Amino acid sequence: MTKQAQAPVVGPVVGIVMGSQSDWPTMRHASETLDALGVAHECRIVSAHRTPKRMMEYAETARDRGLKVIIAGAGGAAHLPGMTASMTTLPVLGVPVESKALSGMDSLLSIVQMPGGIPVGTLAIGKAGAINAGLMAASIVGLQDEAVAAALADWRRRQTEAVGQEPVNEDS
Ligand code: RP5
Repeated sequence: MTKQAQAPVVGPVVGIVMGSQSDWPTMRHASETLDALGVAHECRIVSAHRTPKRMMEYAETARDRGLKVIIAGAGGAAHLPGMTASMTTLPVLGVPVESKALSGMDSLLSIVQMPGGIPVGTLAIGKAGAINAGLMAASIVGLQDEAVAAALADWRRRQTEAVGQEPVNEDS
């Protein structure tokens, strides 16, 4: 029997964590962006408040498991990104999820106002932030992975090409 060349098994290099199932409609955009760029990643529900031990274990083992970047999304009193960042020196990108009560301003301020010493790279509220977290994570991974850097450059090129010269009516 001839030996067939097998593609190397690549474990996740980006971890996407979120405080609740209710964050998934936002955070799935980070995952879909990484899918589009061919970046291996995992998605987990990890709550700073409801599952603090799971959060601790996730952050403390992340580097040894091969993760390069963590994207953490949470809403309201959004402690997950900051607490995760406090337990790892991997880059942590925070996505403020749009809350019902305060439209995500609470999430944004909870995530962005970190004390000096524990950084969280904070993105925009909601879907745009989740997409950009995916792109930024790919950009970080792309520093050492040429295939990911090329996929990101191609993604940008296609985005530019998709912008029309003149506006059109979309409702007719
Ligand atoms: C946060 O509380 C989660 O990140 C979520 O955005 C928010 C509300 O959670 P659920 O009550 O919908 O589970 O911890």
